[in-house]
Amino acid sequence: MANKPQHSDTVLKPELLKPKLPPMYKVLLLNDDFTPMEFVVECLERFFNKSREQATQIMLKVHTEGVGVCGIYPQDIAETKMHHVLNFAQESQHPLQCIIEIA
Ligand code: TYC
Repeated sequence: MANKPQHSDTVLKPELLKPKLPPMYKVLLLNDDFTPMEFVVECLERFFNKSREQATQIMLKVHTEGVGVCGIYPQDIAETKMHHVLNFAQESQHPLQCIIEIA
């Protein structure tokens, strides 16, 4: 005789009906007194796909308020973008700081 379907195979599990979105992380730039404004704009264009106008606005926000959001991404992408910024800054001998925090 065919196997009877198991109750555990057919019950609607709430966690499967409503799949969770991955936790998202903000990538933040921090102000400092030494990194050239043009370098920060270049980072925002290169790593966060911002237009020159968008990049300039974000850079000025960081410059005046101390911190600004470059973008919001799943954790692995946020970490990779942060490392790209930090590597580019270090190679260029600028003290630019970039961090991530849960959105
Ligand atoms: N404050 C820097 C300057 O006056 C510019 C700057 C902007 C530096 C944003 C870092 O994340 C930063 N040259």
